[in-house]
Amino acid sequence: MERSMDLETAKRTVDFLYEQSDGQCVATFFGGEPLLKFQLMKEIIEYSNQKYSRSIQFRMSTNGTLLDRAVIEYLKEIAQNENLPLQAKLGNSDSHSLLKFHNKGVVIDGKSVLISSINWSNNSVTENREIGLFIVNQNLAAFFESSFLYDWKDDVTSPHANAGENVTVIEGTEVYLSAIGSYDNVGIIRYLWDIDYDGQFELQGLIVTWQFEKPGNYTIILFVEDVWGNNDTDQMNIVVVRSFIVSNEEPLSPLWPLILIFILILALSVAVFAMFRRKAVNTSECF
Ligand SMILES: [Ca+2]
Ligand SMILES: [Ca+2]
Repeated sequence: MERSMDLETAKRTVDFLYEQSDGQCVATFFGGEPLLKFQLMKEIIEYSNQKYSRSIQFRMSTNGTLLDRAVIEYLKEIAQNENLPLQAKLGNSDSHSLLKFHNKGVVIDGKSVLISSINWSNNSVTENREIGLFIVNQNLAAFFESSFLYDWKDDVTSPHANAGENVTVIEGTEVYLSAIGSYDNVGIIRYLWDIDYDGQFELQGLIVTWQFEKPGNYTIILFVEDVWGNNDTDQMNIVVVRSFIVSNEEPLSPLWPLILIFILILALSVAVFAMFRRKAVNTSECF
């Protein structure tokens, strides 16, 4: 037979608690598992906040088994309504290839860290002899902070960058650079291109264009990133060769008039030589 406190009994308990206090008190929900009665908890908290103007603080110790989206949304709603710097989310154990998260540490301001086996209840330390180690060390705290931030991500799979095949082009030609071969398990949100291999990105976009004015070998770097900051890079090479085609619109070389004069003089000389030679042959035939 299930035995459960009803709402009216819970309200009378809160009233009694407040009457016994000096106007400020703390109520803790703990196990069994409080989230088995999540709706009742919410109604008690709402009743208390309205009647006693938030003079009663509430805490909860949970094993996390029943932490579901409804609980998370409730915590986020409190954070939003109370303007609290609080974030709550369900860890994505699938993307991390984990069965469950079982974190029991605390990182404070990126400078210190509590590493412990302590379940968050009053009994843990006083009765169960659970212990923890509190370390003040920025490097160690940074390690645990990065581990936490990794777990905080919904997606830890990096995208795959593909900058395309190497190409050879003529100087001055507009080149299309395409990252269309890149992909990610969720989606890429940023495509950046470093055209001159200096670590700075000149272009942004899935498909971009660039005009190489000087012959040479160019290494192009493509950087892609998904919404969780996972990223990848790829590179391709572009060989730019000199153009030997003279456009009609380009002015002729200043040497061209001299070359034409030279050709005319040469042709004239050949003609004069041929004429004198024919005259000499005709004269010899008369004798
Ligand atoms: Ca991803
Ligand atoms: Ca650059």
